[in-house]
Amino acid sequence: MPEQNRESSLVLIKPDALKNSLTGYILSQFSEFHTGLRFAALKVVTVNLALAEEHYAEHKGKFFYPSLLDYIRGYLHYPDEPSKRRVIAIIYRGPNAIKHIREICGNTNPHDARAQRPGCIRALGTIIPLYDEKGKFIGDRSDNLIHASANPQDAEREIKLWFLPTDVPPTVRSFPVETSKEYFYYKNGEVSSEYMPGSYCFIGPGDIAWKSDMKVLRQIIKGKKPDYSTNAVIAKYLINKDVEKD
Ligand code: 3AN
Repeated sequence: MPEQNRESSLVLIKPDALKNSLTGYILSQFSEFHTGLRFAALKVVTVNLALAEEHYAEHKGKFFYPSLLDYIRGYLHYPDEPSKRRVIAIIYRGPNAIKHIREICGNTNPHDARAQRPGCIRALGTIIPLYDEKGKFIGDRSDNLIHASANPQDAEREIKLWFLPTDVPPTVRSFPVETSKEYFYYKNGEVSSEYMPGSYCFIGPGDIAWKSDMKVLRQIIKGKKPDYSTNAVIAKYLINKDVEKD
């Protein structure tokens, strides 16, 4: 099958979409009948801080970054209902998956989405003004209901960030995997090949991991500069594990 036909894209149905009961509508917009794309994986995620920071790493330092973290983590739409703070993460796979999905989503800014492409998903989103501690207007936040990978490099990074290889059936995995012969432990932001009291073994012999994650873990253990951060590897292993108290 040509590479383009096996293209994968990450879609996140964000907390504002869940709050507005738009999940069914969004799934129907992306259905195989309409798009020719298929599910490769799907899970319900309570977004931990490491995952939120890593997902939006490119926006770190921008005025809207702190509210972006609170938004994807569900704190803005469910301030008093922790059990409702969820995102639905989906991998779609098929011909031109990335471009096709982006077109159905529409522009990042819901007002522009409405003007440019009435009927697209983000046309149903909204703009929220943001203020600093002194009450001064600092800009707008886009509550745009849905995330979709922008290009093949982002899709690969994002899919490996949100999904374990074993979340994805082997026949529809787009990226190479490796069976570990080693143990890797995690505690307080640090990775080790040795057990430390209170550490968590996230990969053991026989476990299947993304090949690029295994390379990064070995780089970290050997004290070399890793291809990407510890958080980018570990965040998916913490998904739905780090129970936050109500
Ligand atoms: P997209 O989600 O369309 O790929 P990104 O990745 O550039 O857009 O932005 C991620 C998120 O950051 C957006 N979904 C939006 O909520 C927020 N965002 C991006 N740019 C701005 C901006 N200029 N002002 C406010 N929020 C923004």
